[in-house]
Amino acid sequence: VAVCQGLAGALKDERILPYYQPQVAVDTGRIAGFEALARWRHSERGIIPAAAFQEGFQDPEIANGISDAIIAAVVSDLRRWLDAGLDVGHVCVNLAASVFRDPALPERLLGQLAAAGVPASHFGVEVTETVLLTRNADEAERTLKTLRAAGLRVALDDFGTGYASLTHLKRFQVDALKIDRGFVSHVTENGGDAAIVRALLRLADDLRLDVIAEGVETAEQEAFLKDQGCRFAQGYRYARPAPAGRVPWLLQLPD
Ligand code: G
Ligand code: G
Ligand code: NA
Ligand code: MN
Repeated sequence: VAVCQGLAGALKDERILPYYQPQVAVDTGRIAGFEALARWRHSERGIIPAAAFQEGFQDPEIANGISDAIIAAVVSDLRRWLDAGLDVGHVCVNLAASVFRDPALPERLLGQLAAAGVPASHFGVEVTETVLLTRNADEAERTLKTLRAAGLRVALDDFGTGYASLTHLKRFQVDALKIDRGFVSHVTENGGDAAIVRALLRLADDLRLDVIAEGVETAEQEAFLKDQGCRFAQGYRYARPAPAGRVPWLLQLPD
């Protein structure tokens, strides 16, 4: 509750901003795109990660305010990067349940991209299985269809940790699965985690979905993933989430 009051003030003062973490092609190390992660630039405490204000995403008004701020900043950053001729790929934003379930979302999102002249192919959303599991699954399905038909990318976040069953993968069509960090962290020491990651990679391959392994920190984890045919990865091994000003620099690093 106190967090939500603080967030309301932070939104009013425009202190919520995106940090960007690269998603890289495992075989070449090239950046394929970025995930935008919300940060609170606190006047006394410095940069606060989203993990510290998760309650805010449960409050529809706050979650909406955060998404509006993040989406507006991402669209304007994308416009600037494209104008500068940077090969930025896609930027994906995370959407809370209440934000994704707003029937006006697709039109609003597509309107903002069109107004900025940013092609939809440069923008994506990440939703968790739980976000899709709503009483109104038809509506969720329609939203996914509309976004994807317009060329936006949809990724299923934290895959394997939610309550969804595999049948939802058939119903809710997405472009990519993100293998949760919880499976990746111990993939080289824990046979169970390794088996799950292998199975998820196989499943995604058979369903023709992209896969992004999250939370990759070590060369050993990377080698395992590469060996198992995982094409994309994200994590501290490549880069931590960083402010927008850092993105052109990351994109221009020599291969
Ligand atoms: O990067 P960080 O540790 O702060 O992220 C913690 C969690 O917060 C992650 O699960 C991430 O998906 C979520 N998150 C980060 N930014 C956003 C956002 O803008 N909206 C929503 N709904 N969740 C976010
Ligand atoms: O739920 P979601 O997958 O969106 O959460 C991503 C979270 O993981 C963010 O908090 C992000 O800052 C964090 N993160 C990203 N890469 C790594 C990593 O390599 N190691 C750890 N421990 N956390 C990471
Ligand atoms: Na995410
Ligand atoms: Mn995730």
